[in-house]
Amino acid sequence: MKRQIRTLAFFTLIIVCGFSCNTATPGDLSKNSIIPRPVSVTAAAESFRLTGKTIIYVQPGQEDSKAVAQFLADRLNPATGMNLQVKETMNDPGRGTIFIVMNEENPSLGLEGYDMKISNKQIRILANKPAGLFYAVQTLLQILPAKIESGTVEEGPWLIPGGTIRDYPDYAYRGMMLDVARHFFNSDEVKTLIDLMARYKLNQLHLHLADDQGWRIEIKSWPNLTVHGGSTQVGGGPGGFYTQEEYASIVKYAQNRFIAIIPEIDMPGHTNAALASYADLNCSGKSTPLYTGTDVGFSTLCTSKEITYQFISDVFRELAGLTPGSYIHIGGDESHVTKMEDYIPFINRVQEIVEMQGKKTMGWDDIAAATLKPGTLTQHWARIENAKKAIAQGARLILSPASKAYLDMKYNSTTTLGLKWAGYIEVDTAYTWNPETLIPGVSRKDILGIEAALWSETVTNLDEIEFMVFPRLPGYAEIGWTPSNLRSWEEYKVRLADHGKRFEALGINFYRSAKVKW
Ligand code: TNX
Repeated sequence: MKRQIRTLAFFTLIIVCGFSCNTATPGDLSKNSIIPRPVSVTAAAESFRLTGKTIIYVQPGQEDSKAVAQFLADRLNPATGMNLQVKETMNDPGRGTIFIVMNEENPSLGLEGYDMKISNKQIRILANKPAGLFYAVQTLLQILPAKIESGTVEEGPWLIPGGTIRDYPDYAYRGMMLDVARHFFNSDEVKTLIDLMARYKLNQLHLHLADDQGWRIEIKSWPNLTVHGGSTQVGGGPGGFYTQEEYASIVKYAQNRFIAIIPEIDMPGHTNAALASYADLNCSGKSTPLYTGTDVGFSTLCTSKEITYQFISDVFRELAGLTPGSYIHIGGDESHVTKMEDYIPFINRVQEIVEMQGKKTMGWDDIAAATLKPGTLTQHWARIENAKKAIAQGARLILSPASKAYLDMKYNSTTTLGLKWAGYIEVDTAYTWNPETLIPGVSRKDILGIEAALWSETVTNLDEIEFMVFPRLPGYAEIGWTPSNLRSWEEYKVRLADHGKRFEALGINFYRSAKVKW
């Protein structure tokens, strides 16, 4: 009897597995833990086995495809111990290959979408643009076991469940902000963050480069901004700044991961670092002392002096030269000591200066008090009236509601890092909001996307950045990418739990929220 059962089990296994079964079960693609959740997934009862003989193919002459293919190989090689090769071919290379195809023939996939078909013979990736190929690669990495993220060789087999995925983002702008002014983070730390963002298909990194406590980007025509203005930070530590070369290397690193860097120079308030560095920028003609506290709203550029606008032109000219993307962020928030009759013409003029550099303006929602130029983007953080004023002028919004999307808010009352002025933001609170219904009167067409913001008054190093960012960031990424009808906390939290293993493999210092069964 026992023997009969065993024989039966053996034959059942053969029938169920067909020819694709290996020593490990291949899994079911429809039960994946991909974040952000793709638009559509269908599973097939087969799987692709990645081996040392697998070859990644792109079509001839497509340098962008080749770069994405090489990115994939570089990600697969360390944990698999393989040395995967990228080659070119015109025609379908057939069995045992990953075939990356880029053509413009898939209108529904847009600029960032992709299509992926996984069979036991081949993985075929299709997109209109390199960004779509790159996002397909991120998805592919997520359907491999978490140990693929290990930096040292792990045991296979490396099975990829079969089926198809068709995927594209809901919003064009999916961002994160990092405040490098209150505390400085060096270019390696920023690059680490960029790598993590790319895994979740985020495409904008907004760097808050100047505030009362520090000026962090070298401006060759105004060198004291960094020499003096960059020399400290909150708490009185040594601060720091990016040379233009370092900054350019961040921009390039991000670009290779399809992330645009948006530089912000906050003004007319939040400018003490500049006011301390150049006496001329003050109405009094005297420079201020450096500031290492955390108050806001006490500083202002002198809006009535012509040299202020010369200064802004010089800064934006140098910054525009370092910015391949479309936007320069002018801040504009909490200018409590600038009179409204000075603030409005100031913001109007600064938008013109940005335009003269061939860029578009982005600003915090406070700038809606001014006359917004066509194409100016406003970032909603606090006041609903400002969001409404902005859209009444035809401007589009980026949503960063402080009570939902501020990564510097504590998770709960026991979180030691962070602030709580906008409330506690647990992992479910961060996830369960819908851009389209957040602000009454603001609808889909008014919204370009969302951005989660990490202010750094209390955050001092990469470990602390990781703790505040993870695990909330994947949730924001999903809000930006996945249509709202496919999002639910109950279902999402199971996928997120699975990502805990990836965070561990990557050595990320993440908050183990009790709301998730890690
Ligand atoms: C408000 S949000 C600010 C920042 C602070 C942040 C702290 C915004 C436009 N201004 O200056 O760092 O709160 O959460």
